Amino acid sequence: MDVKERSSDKAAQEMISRMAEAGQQNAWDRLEAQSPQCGFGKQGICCRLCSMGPCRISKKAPLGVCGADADTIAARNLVRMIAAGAAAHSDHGRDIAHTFKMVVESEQCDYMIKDELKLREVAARYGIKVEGRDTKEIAGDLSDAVMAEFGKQEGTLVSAAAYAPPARQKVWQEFGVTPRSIDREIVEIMHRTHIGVGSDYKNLVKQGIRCSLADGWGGSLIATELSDILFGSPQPIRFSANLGVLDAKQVNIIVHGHEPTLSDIIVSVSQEPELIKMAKDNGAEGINIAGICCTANEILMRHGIPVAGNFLQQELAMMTGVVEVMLVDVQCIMPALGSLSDCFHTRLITTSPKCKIAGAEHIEFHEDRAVEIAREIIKIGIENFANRKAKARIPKVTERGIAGFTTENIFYHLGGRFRASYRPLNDNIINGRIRGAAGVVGCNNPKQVHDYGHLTMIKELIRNNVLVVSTGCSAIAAAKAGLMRPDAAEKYCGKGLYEVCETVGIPPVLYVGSCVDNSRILTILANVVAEGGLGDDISELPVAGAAPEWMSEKAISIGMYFVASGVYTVIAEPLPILGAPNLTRYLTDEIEKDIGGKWAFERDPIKAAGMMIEHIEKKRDALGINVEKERKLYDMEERRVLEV
Ligand code: SF4
Ligand code: MSK
Repeated sequence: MDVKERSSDKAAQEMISRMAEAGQQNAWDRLEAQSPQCGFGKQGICCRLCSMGPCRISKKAPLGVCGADADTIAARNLVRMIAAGAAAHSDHGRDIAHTFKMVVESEQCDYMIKDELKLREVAARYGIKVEGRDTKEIAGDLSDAVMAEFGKQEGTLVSAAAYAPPARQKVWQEFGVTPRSIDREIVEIMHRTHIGVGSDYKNLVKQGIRCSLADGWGGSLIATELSDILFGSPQPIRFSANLGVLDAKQVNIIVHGHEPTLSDIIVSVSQEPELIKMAKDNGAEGINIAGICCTANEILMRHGIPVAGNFLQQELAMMTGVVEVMLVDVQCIMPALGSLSDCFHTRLITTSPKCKIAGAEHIEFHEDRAVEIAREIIKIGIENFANRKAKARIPKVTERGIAGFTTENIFYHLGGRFRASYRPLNDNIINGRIRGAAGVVGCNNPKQVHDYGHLTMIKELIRNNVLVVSTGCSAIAAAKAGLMRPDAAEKYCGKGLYEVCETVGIPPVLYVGSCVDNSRILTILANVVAEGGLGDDISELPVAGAAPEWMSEKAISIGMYFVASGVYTVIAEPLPILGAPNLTRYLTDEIEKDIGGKWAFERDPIKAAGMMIEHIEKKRDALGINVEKERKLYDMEERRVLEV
């Protein structure tokens, strides 16, 4: 086994070798054991939706027992994946909405409204009167309005109408995909894909689009906006990344998953003098909180808490032998952690009734007792410090960077004190210093060399003067590689992007948060459109999206809402549809006429970046901003009439 074929991250390589020496299995080993993987599954042409099946489509048997063909089966499978992804994001949004409601309704609780300005901004977008009203009143109305977005039976999603550019809303309306309510679109997918309901692949995709829009412009957006209100809107903040942030001398508590409700409280409670004293009394120098996956992103964006790694590093982190508690909430948590924790002193603790794992202990988290539960968990970690079995093996690898960019503060950072708007960004795109922007997001997947796809693509984009915004595990990959340091601009950027980064002091890759915070990318695009000069709709902008190492159903929902918002979106591992020729042609080509964006599949990150750049240049041509300004030589007469 060559570790370099598994990961491009030095810390990960070191721990993968150690796992092999110790005879421990990890995701890469399990992928090998699973290979070759089922060709029918890969192509999306197996169906087990009813007990007349399972059916698999082949030349010999081109129809399932009910008569469904490859396009129907693959479309049904795909939109069910979108439903699952949208459900995960939106249920996260719902949980935050419940916490927000609790804050509004209770006199005393462990959470509070930390960003009143944002509360007022979001409430105003929802059409709630803000002038002359106090915070609680406004928050009460916003809480009701947001709650209604999940399950209302009539009308359409208010947030989509409140945030998306009018031209985009018109496209959705004309195509018939305006999202109505979040839960409704998810439920309707499950209905439409039941045996004997829809079989027209285009009509199935249409509902997939509507559901994904309810995620991006609904559930995810609500999660982001309410998290900012409750936990504070991020501001640029320094942080450290990679497994080297773990500290053998301290009590290490890793928070992993997606939701900020518990982790945010863990961060503040871990600073309590009484707990720090307890840690010292137990032989540790202090309490070290670090994150993995998007729970990391949430507390990193707001508090600068170090990030230990991304998706494929969760097992590697436990392997260091210094993790007292691995505290998980929901999503992207490998069941493998359960058995791996048996080999170490690590206490794997699940906290959500939605996510229990064999081999883990469960301490249920209740928002109304947040501080009390956080204290209990930290004490478990402190007491566990003395129980370390294995020798500490922490790779000495860390990198520093700046996170905390948001739709709101990009105004300020790109515009400076006197020009706080998106104007300078638009102007720099129009004058060509910045060719365009790309959202590079998503997971890790052991089918690709860990982090290689993200880093190679991002470097190629910024070399070609494309500004990158990033979320999720992609953002963590970029951070670990030093691409979120402002001085990365000098090393990796083309001249134009370098000049802009250097002038305003930003890194060429902007860290905008967790998976649900992909909604920030949507609202950034909406702001760029509103600023003017680059067309009326997102589909006219010189932008592209990518998920070079995607693996989760959430990534499909994200990809679909980007496509349906008018963005060309390139992913590495193809969608599981290649066995369905008409559906494949539709999603990678014809859909653009209907909705403005389309999908592309390319495993080679350099080629994929090239495709994105080509698309960006095409959009620039269409906007007429690629015209080289002709140099005019003036004679004396002409000079005299020049107004300068
Ligand atoms: Fe087979 Fe049709 Fe049943 Fe799917 S729904 S398992 S294709 S009979
Ligand atoms: S954590 S969904 S592996 S980005 Fe959001 Fe990372 Fe993908 Fe999970």
